[in-house]
Order: sequence, then C-alpha cells, then structure tokens
Amino acid sequence: MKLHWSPRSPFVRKVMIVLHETGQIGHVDCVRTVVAAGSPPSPDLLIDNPLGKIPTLVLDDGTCLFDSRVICEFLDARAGGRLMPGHERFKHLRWQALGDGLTETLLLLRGELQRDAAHIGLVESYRSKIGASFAAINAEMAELDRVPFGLGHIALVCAIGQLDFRFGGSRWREAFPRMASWFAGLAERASIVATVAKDDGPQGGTD
Ligand code: GSH
Repeated sequence: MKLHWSPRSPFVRKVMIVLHETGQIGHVDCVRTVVAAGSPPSPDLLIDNPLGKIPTLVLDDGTCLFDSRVICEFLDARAGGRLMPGHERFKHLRWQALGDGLTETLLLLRGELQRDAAHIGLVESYRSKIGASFAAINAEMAELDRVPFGLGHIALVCAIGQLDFRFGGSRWREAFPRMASWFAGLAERASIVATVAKDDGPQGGTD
C-alpha cells in the first residue's frame, strides 16, 4: 500500500498511529506529498484523490481511500477492529468528529493568522470554537479514561497535539490540568511517541 504522507499533518498522524497500533506500519510505503490549501495539488495526488488532500491511501489493487476517517476504519477492520469495537462505535465516532473538527479549526486559524490582514471576526470565531472544544473534551475525561484506547482517543490526541505543534505557547494545560495529565499519559504510548509532528523544513506546504 502507498500512503500520501507528511510528518506535519495531523490527519496523516491519525493514520500513522492506527498503523502502529495494529502492527501494519511495515505494510505501507509512505510517500512525502506536499499540500498547500492556497495552491494547486500535485498531479500525482490529484490522480489518487480528486480532493487533493492527505492522507490518501492507495491499496495494492489500485483502490484509493480517503479521508482519514475511512482509512483509519479500513485499517482497523483489516486488523480485527480493536480500535472501534461495535459496542463503543458511536462513542468513538463522536470523539473522532470532535477531534477532527477541532483540528480543522486549528488549521483554519493558523491559515488566517498567516494572512497579511487577518479577519478579526474569523479569528475570534475560530478561537471561541477551539476554547469550547477543549472544555468539551475536558468534560469527558472520566469516559475517555473508562473506554479502552481507540479511534476516538487517536483523533483527540492528534487535535491536541496540533495545538502544541503549531501554537506552542498556548497555556491549555494550566486551564485543564486533568486533561493535561490524561494527555501526558497517552503521550507515552509507543504509537504516539513514534508519530509526534515534525517540521521537515521549507517544502512550500501549509499542512
Ligand atoms: N477530512 C480530511 C481527513 O480527515 O483526511 C482532512 C484532510 C486535510 O485537510 N488534510 C490537509 C490537506 O491535505 C493536510 S493536514 N490540505 C490541503 C488542502 O486542503 O488542499
């Protein structure tokens, strides 16, 4: 299988964590693919994914899978479905929706702040959604601790990790100490350590 990959993308990171957790990391050839919301995607990526986004997974029979939700579920099912067992399915899907939505908002905020003249209304709107999302995750700590690690946890870890990666000065740990210790515990898992986001230099991308 071929994965359109970047070490900086929080959505690619979800897939990489699933690959590690399910013992399939050796089954995938990671191809560095540069994406930038403000410029046309590479022709190679567009052939595999008309939406021009990463992650995109190309199976050995040529089938192309996107987006991260579909890829993660495919890889988990292929390995037996431990990361989204049926009785917890909607819990994980809901947490995944929260984590992915938070990640999308963080990407939008970063893009807006990089513009010459950021739209203050948009920045404030994104910031209030990010704050509310952190509070919502914090309110679910007991349940997140109770449910065995799965796709929902993975999406939330990638979203929170994106805040640390791109907004390093943020003080969310002071505001949410219980969530901070929950996150620190998960951050010791081998799959999380192995996939920490890295900036691999100027590539022209915005992921
Ligand atoms: N919903 C998609 C998923 O879950 O995979 C989002 C993927 C996404 O937005 N990926 C970013 C991207 O490819 C990189 S982190 N951006 C390029 C673009 O939007 O043109």
